[in-house]
Amino acid sequence: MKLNENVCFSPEVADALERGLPVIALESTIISHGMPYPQNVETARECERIARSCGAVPATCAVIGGRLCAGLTDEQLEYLGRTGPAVTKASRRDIAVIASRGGDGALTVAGTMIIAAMAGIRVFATGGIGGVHRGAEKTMDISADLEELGRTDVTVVCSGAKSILDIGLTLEYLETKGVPVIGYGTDEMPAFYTRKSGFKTDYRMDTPEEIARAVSLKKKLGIAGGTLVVNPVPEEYSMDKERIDAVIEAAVQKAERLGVKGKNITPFLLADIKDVTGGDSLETNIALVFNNVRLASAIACALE
Ligand code: PSU
Ligand code: MN
Repeated sequence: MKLNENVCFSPEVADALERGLPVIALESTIISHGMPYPQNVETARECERIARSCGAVPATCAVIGGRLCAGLTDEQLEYLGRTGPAVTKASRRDIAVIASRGGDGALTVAGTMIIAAMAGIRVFATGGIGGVHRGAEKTMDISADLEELGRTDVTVVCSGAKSILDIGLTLEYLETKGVPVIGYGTDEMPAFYTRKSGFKTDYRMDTPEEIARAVSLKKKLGIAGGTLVVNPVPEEYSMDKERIDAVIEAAVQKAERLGVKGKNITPFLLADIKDVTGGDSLETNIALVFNNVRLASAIACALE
């Protein structure tokens, strides 16, 4: 494959893409805004190790010094993690502006999908996606992640959406955008910290090969847009539903009281949940990301 000259590839990622080997994308907002330092950097490094051990080359994506990077150095990972929320959170609207100024950006799911598609990377692992926020009928706060899933050909493996969002409306929106939602080993939509949300996925598939077949055929048929694979958190790490729901409800109310808006709301809610639940939610978060990296790697290895 000929490499896109607008993307700055790490040597490992460039080599794998040129040789047609399996590659998975990883996002960077989860590092800068999703977890505290130093666990964020340790998790990012471990994700890369896990991908390699599963036969896929990891390409963590970010904008660094104005360059659209697929595959970061260890120093760049450390920089994103240590700088944390002071790095600009970058979604579709932000990429060209930040790059034109030579700046840095931690890429959201939408942002990572864009770089992945440019780079020729077809599978991407993360923790949770953005979605339709509760009360969106008034605020119109709907994550750009959903629009991106509707238009960009990347398979995103996640553990569903946190119930900081309206999960039912998020699924409706994905249906409107033509995004298949595939439950891995389940037909229940997971809610990130828990394995169930009370909503169903469109499909259930039980092997990475089955998922890869559907994704490959979608590409062959020229049906544009992403695929969402939802992989429930491993049982032993799932949290008590009532406990986490109460914490999330309190966080949503606090955000409303403080008037948090726009791109700050998701990081605010994530940080508040983390503060209130301490290490438990972080441990769950890390475990589910690792699990998603394993599944994404297996799908990448099975793609035609
Ligand atoms: N949800 C999570 N963890 C995250 C995010 C969302 O459970 O880290 C991050 C992802 O990078 C996602 C972004 O793409 O937040 C969505 O932000 P917004 O809602 O502003 O679109
Ligand atoms: Mn938003």
